[in-house]
Amino acid sequence: MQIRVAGGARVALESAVVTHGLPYPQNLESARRMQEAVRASDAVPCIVALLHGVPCVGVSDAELEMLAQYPSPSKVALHNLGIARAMQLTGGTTVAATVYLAHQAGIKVMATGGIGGVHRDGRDLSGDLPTLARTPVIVVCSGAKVILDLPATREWLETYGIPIIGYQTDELPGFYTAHTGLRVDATVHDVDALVDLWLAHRAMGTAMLVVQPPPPEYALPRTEMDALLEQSLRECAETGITGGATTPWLLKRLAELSDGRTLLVNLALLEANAHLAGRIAKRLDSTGL
Ligand code: PSU
Ligand code: MN
Repeated sequence: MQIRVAGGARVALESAVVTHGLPYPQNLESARRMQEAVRASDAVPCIVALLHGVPCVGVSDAELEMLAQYPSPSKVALHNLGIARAMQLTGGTTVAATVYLAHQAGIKVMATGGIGGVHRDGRDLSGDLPTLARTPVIVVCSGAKVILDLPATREWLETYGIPIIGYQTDELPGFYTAHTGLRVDATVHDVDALVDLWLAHRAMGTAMLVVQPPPPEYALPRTEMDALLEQSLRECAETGITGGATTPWLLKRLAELSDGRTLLVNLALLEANAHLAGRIAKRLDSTGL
């Protein structure tokens, strides 16, 4: 592992969203905006990625550009991190692999858009969840990927001891939309209160999820998002798309059906989450914690 940024108020950023979650060039723009947002909070961004078999905590802008356009990049989670290292592959790290590497590098805060979770068919569970259940880090996000079973994901987090803290919200956000009707475990209104909760929780050894809704000027109304989602899920089933192709297909279709607005929300919430993560990291660092 190469730790390119040794100390300070560091925030880990995942890179599977760059290689697999967003199209080029929005993926590159998004990663740059997230780094800027962390810096604007007076903290240090560390994009985590696998470059030619080397896990890197912090990548240069040239490396980021390469990653954003890499042909057939790997999606690196925990089950294939060792394999991808041995095979000297290049790819983006999921929340699971990012949190694992960040924790080894001593980083306590990471930011992303949405975590993986329980799939709608109930037969697949993201490796993000068990990793969060054994890694004491703060993960700032806007809920889980939109195509998942959100109530089941919420239950899983509760079962495995991962608290969901709403930052200025009492609802678990639904990624593109602010409202889901699902409760959070606690609501806080400022970063100091978040840090207090973290200090009380961290000995548990599990992650703490901090959620905030997408920025209101970009968020979709819940009814509209539900309708978009229903249509794209139906079309997906009709087209016969299955397995790993499902998520990219659905995200692309949602963007088409919304005239690109889902993409704009996605970029905006990633940036906002990076900014909040930066503030948390800065606060932790300046209190010497
Ligand atoms: N949420 C998104 N887009 C993404 C991801 C999450 O809106 O690209 C990525 C994250 O890297 C997350 C991963 O960790 O998908 C989860 O993938 P899986 O369900 O295969 O574990
Ligand atoms: Mn999976």
